[in-house]
This record gives sequence, C-alpha cells and structure tokens, in this order.
Amino acid sequence: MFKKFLNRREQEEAVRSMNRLPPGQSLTQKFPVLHYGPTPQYPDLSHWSLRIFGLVEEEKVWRWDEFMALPRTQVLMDIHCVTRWSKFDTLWEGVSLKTLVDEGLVRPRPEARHIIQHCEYGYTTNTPLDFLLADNVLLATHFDGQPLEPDHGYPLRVVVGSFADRREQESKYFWKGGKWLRALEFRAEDQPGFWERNGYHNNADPWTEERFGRWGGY
Ligand SMILES: Nc1nc2c(c(=O)[nH]1)N[C@H]1C(S)=C(S)[C@@H](COP(=O)(O)O)O[C@H]1N2
Ligand SMILES: [Mo]
Repeated sequence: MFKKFLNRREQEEAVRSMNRLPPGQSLTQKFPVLHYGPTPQYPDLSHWSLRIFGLVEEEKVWRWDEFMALPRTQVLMDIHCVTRWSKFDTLWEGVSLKTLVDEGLVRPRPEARHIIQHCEYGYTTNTPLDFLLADNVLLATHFDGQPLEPDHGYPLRVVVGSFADRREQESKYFWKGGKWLRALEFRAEDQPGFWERNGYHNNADPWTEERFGRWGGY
C-alpha cells in the first residue's frame, strides 16, 4: 500500500496521518524477532498436533494434514509490539477461529469466556474468547505467502493486529499471539499467561498503551 520508495520516516508520517500508528510506537520496515527461550525445531510435522480442550462440547486434536484441510482465510493487518515497533500491511494466511465456530468445528460451551493459548515449552497467553473470535485474529501458518519462519512461529502461531480502516476495532499488542501454538484451552475464568504474570498488562490495547500493569507482581 505504501509507495516503496518512501523511507522509514516518510512511511511513519504517512501511517501517523492515517491514524494507524498507536501512541508511543514507531514504524519498522524489518520484522523483529522476540520471544523468551529457544526456538523449537520441527524436522517434520508427524508428531505435531493442535488440541482444542476445556469448555468445549467436544475436544479436538488435529494433526498437521487435518489442520491444513480446515477452511482458510487471508488477513492484511497492522501489528504492534509492546517494545514499540509497529509493522504495517502484514499479510497472513491460516485458519480463523471464528470460522471454526461458525462451521461447528469448534463448539464452545456456554460457560466459556476466556482462552489460553498453549505453546511449545509452556509459553501461554490469555484473551477473552470474544476477542479471539474477531476477524483481526488468525491462527496463521503463512506470512507474506510463505510458511512461517522458525523464529516467527513455524508451523503455527496466533496473530493479532489492527485493520487500516477500522481503527475502532479492539486490538492487542503482538505478544497476545503465541508462536508455536499447540493448544487452545477454553475456560470460564481468566488466567494470566507468561508475559502477563511478568508485568505486562492483561488487556494489552495498543491504542490506550496498556503496556504494563494490572497483574504486576502476580
Ligand atoms: N511461544 C511464544 N510466543 C510468543 C512469545 C514467546 O516468548 N513465546 N513472545 C511474544 C512476544 S513478547 C512478541 S512481541 C511476539 C513477537 O513475534 P515475532 O517474533 O514474530 O515478531 O511473539 C509473542 N509470542
Ligand atoms: Mo513482545
């Protein structure tokens, strides 16, 4: 969408004037890598599965080929990291949880209110169920037309972002997207995840700068 000849500063001014740059953020043309701990290696995906458990009518375990056969979606979003970089017009492809619910492939129980993303090595992050059902959230296998790179979450991660033309839609900082996702747990009560227990804000709205806070010291 941006003219590629604009430099970083000029691109940043462009998104700022379009009201797409949250407060305290700056535009990056790179794709920084941020996580705690090592990057999991998958020599092949024969042992990989995604599990849907907790307050659902029927638990699911999808192998890789089964997951790849689910209905797929593409999403173009702006992403905002709490470490103050934002990246614009990022293109993701994968599976929308909303689609899975709409098609009856995942059936949350009426008591389900929150979802915990469980990732390799025990990383977790939490959001309300309603948020994960929005269309600015995707279980992504591809970025920019290519399978995810190992450091960015191969083979599957959650991505959360903002739409260029829907500033009012609720969004979250990028840490609310777990890389190397292995399970979604549906729960009645909230439970702070890894960064949330380590001082990050539970709600994580980039537009109101919910960076640190609510569970601090938890
Ligand atoms: N499994 C896992 N997912 C994670 C993290 C992590 O430590 N482990 N860090 C989060 C944080 S803090 C950020 S900012 C984003 C960074 O994603 P990126 O490395 O693709 O930019 O991943 C999030 N997902
Ligand atoms: Mo982060």
